Amino acid sequence: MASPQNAYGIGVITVIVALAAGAVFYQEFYLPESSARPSVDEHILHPTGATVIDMIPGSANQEQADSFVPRLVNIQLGIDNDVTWTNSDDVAHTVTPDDPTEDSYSGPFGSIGVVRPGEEYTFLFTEAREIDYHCHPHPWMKGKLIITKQRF
Ligand SMILES: [Cu+2]
Repeated sequence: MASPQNAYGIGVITVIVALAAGAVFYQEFYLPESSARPSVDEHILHPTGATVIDMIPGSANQEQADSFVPRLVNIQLGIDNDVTWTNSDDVAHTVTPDDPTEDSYSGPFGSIGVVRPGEEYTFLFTEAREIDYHCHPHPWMKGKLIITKQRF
């Protein structure tokens, strides 16, 4: 027979187990659910093509007309919305939006720190929008993206 003390002990253990189970549920199920990314069409997550924008040699030179090439890019979601900037220059550059821009799937747009010579920066756009961007150390380096939904 369980004594009153034992019954009390079992009650305490039951509460502890319940709290632990609640904590596990919160961490394993509730948190990922509440911070989940939006569901995005498979064609947009895995576009058939890609877009490459090169920071050409001499981009840091203010006298040079071109830097991000091509400067204006039309992008269609599901086609070529996976965008990579390559740095072919011998100077580090950044990809920095003129106004802070966040994609609800991919997060904030813009290189974190610099893109060194020979390195690249890639961003998957999942939403239609227009983005003007520049290079932070060389603000005369400018580019523009026009991202639209695929037209069938
Ligand atoms: Cu630059």
